[in-house]
Amino acid sequence: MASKIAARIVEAAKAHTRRVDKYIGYGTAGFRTKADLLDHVMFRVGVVSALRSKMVKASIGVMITASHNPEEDNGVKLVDPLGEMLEPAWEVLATEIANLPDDKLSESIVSLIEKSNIDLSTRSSVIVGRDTRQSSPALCQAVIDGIKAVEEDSEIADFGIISTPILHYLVVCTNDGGKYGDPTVDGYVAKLSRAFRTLIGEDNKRGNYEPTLIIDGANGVGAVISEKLIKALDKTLAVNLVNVGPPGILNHDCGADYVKVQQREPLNVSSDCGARCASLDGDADRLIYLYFDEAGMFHMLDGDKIALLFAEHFNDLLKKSQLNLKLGMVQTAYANGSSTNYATKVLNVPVTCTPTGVKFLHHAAQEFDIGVYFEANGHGTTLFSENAVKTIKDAASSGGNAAAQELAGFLNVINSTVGDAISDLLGVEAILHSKGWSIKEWDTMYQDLPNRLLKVSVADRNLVTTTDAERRVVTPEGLQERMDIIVAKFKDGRSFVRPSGTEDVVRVYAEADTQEHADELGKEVAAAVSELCSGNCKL
Ligand code: NG1
Ligand code: ZN
Repeated sequence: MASKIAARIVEAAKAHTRRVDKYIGYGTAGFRTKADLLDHVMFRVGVVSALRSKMVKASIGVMITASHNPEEDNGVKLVDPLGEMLEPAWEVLATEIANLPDDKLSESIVSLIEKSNIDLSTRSSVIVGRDTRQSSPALCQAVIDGIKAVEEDSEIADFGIISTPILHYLVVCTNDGGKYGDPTVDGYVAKLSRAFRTLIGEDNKRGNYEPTLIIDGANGVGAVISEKLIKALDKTLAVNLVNVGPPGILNHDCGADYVKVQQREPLNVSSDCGARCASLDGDADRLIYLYFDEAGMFHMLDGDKIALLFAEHFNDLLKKSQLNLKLGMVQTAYANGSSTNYATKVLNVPVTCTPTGVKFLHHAAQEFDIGVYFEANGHGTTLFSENAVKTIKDAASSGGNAAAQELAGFLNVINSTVGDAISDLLGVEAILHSKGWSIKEWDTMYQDLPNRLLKVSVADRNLVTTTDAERRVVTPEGLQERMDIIVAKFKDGRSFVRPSGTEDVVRVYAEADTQEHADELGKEVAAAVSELCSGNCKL
C-alpha cells in the first residue's frame, strides 16, 4: 500500500519537479523564500500535510503566506490539530522531503509511512488558506495537488484568502466539533465582534477613550478581514481603513513590520492626524499601534506595550474579582528592558524569556493560568488554562462579580489559538475603553529604552549559535567576549545576536540609555559579527 501511494505521488510530482537545488529550511515561520522557488516545496508540503492528517487522525492546516515579507516572497507553514505550530520532529521530516531530489521522493515517502506507522485507511483532511500575494493561488494549487496525490478523495477545505490566525482558528474549531467557535470566516467575525460589543456595552465613549481608530491593512488580508469586522461592529468602533490593497503594494511602506523597524508612520497616515492607528502585517497576525502627539511627535506602541496593557488589566481584574489564578508573561530577548522591569517590579508579574518563535512563547505561556505572550514585533495573544476558563465562567455566572464578568468577556474576544492582530486590536480597544484611557495614557505606562535592530549579511549565518534563550553567543569563538567589552561601555547597554530563521542574515539587537548610544552599540556589535563571520554589515 505504501509503495502504491509513493508511486502515485511520484507520478503527480512530475507536474511539480524540483527545478532549483537551493536548500530551503523550515524556519521560524515555515518555508519562506522567493515565490518562484517554491512550487515543488508546496506540492511536497501538500503530501506531508495529508500524511500527517492520516497519522494524527485529525484535520491539519496549511497556510500559504510570507507574512510581512515583500510581495515577491512567499512561504508555507503547517498547523497541527490543536491550532499549534507543527511538531518539531515533523518540521525535520518536512524539510527533508522538501529538499530531496525528485528521484529520491518515492523511497523517502515509503520510509515515512512505515516508520511513523501511518494508517493509510484514515481519510486525510486538510484546511488550506492563503494570503493576497499574486503568487499564492498557483502555490495553493500545488499544495492541493500534493494532498490529492496522497489520496484523490482527501477532504480539502480551501478557504481562499484568509489571515493566518483565522486558519489556526478554523483548524481548532474543526477538530473540536465547533466548541471554540463556528468553523467559518463568518463564525470567526461574529464571535469576536459579538464579544467586543458585549464588553463595550451601551456607551462606547468613556473618559478619555474615543471610539475612533485608523487601521493600516498593509495592503493585505488584514484589510479584507477588517472590512468584514467593521460591518459586524456596527459603529461600536468607527474605523478609517487605509492601505486596503492593490494598487497599494503588500507591506510596502506600510504594515506592522514597516512601522516597527522603521520606527515611523505608514503610508496614508498623516503626521498631524492626532488619532490612534493600528498597523497590521501582511497576514494579520502582528499588531503595532502608533499616534502623533500635540507637538507632531511620532510614538509607537509595540508588542511589549500591548502585552503590558493586557497584563496590567488582567492583573487588576484578578485582584478585583478575587480569583486565585496565576498570571504570567512570556517575552523574548527582543523585549524592551523597560517592559520587563515594569512587569516584574511594578506589576509583580513573573516573566519567562524564551527563544524567538511563537511556538516557544506559546508553550511557555501554557505554564500559567493566564499567560500573556508577545514578541516585540506585535505577535502574541493570551492563553487561559482550562482551570482559568472554568473559574472565570463560574464566578461570572454567579452574578455580582463585575470583574469576573469582564474577564469572561475577554475569553471570547481573544483568539487564544495563535497571535491575531484583529483579535488583539479588539482586546486593546476594550481595555482602553474599560480604563477610559487615551493612547497617550497607555503610552506613558513606562518609557521604552532606546533600541536599534540591525542585520548583518554573512557567508553562513548558522556560524552563529546561541544559548540562554539567545541572549549569549556560543560560536563563533570570541564573539561573546568582544560583545561583553563593547556593551560595558554603554549605560543601560544590552545587546545580543542570533541567526534569523526567515532571512539570510544575522540579527543584532542593541539597547542603551539614548538613541545615539543604542545606534553606536548596535554598529559596534554588527562590526564584530561581520569580522568574526566574514560578512558585510547592512541596515
Ligand atoms: P527571524 O527572522 O527568525 O528573526 C522573525 C521575527 C520573529 C518571528 C518570525 C516569524 C524578529 C526580530 N524576528 O523571525 O519574531 O515573528 O519572523 O514571522 O522580529
Ligand atoms: Zn505575520
